[in-house]
Amino acid sequence: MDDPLRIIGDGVQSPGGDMGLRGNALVKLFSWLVLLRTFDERAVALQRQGRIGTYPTFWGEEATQAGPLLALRDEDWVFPSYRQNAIGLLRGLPASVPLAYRRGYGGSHGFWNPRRYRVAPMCVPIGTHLPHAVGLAWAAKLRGEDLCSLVWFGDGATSEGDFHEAMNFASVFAAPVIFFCVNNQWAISTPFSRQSGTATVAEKAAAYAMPALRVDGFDPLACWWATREAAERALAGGGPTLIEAVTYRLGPHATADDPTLYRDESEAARYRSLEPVGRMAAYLRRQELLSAELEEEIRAEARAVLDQAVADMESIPQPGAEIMFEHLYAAPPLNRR
Ligand SMILES: Cc1ncc(C[n+]2csc(CCOP(=O)(O)OP(=O)(O)O)c2C)c(N)n1
Ligand SMILES: [Mg+2]
Repeated sequence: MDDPLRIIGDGVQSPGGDMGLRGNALVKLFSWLVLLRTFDERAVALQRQGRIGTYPTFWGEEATQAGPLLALRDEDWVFPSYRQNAIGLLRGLPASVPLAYRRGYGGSHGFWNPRRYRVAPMCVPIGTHLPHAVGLAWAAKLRGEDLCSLVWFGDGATSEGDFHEAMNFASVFAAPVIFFCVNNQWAISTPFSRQSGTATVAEKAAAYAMPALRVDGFDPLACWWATREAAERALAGGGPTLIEAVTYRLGPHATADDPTLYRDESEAARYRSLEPVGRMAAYLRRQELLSAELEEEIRAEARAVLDQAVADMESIPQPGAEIMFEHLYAAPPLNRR
């Protein structure tokens, strides 16, 4: 397997041109990275203060989320795992909604209408949303609708039957779906070497006669580029693609986890300088697209979004126990015979 594709190296674009993204689009990508980062940091702080429950942080994985989303069109569907818990923000979802979910609120406070944002409900059971993404893409193809779907999942999910079933079905029916594997090298305490017989995720695509791309998951441009390639192929009738974004889980699995119990944290420290927000900022500064003022403006805007979201979340009255039964029965249980 080749080394993962990297477009931004040490704040400099590698040879090969700009690959199609320039000017304002680059600044927009940076502002998305900052919004995700701001959400993630605020969520961790809120959890530590007891204001929300357990939270799966994605600090360092922002490139694997903002890059692919920018490569899609609004009509394309995305299927997040718990790790892409704030992805809806990039499609206009109020930040109070994913925060309220973490506070245990149901109904429209903690959930969104998937059709409105074309963002499927966040999936916590590992891998179960891969067949959903394939099904949606296949249905769109049968109906002659011009759209594709993208599903995010981790390295651990590749051990699930759902992954293999989804890959096979997508291949056989040439469904317009993008499998976006965020290989952060850990599934809670299980390292990738104990997860997979192959050295990479990308090479598994060969068993399904599917093209694969392997990119640096800390590089937002590489993640954007690979998704663009895959989406163009999918929309042209070329079927599915497997993308492996190679990264490293820089933080704990979630706020309830202590990685010092099972891994050498000096390894995480070695990857830390690759984190995408600083890397993208350095890249934009070199391109003279990001002044100190513009950067502060973007960061201040993200802080304001989160300030408002926290105020909104905390102004929602705490629901009662009856919320457990919402959407469970067509009629309240006591009225049933
Ligand atoms: C079907 C299923 N089995 C086990 C779990 C418990 N679990 C939660 S997260 C996780 C690790 C998943 O790792 P990976 O797919 O690499 O995603 P990451 O957490 O690294 O983003 C496991 C085993 C689960 N949520 N669902
Ligand atoms: Mg993982």
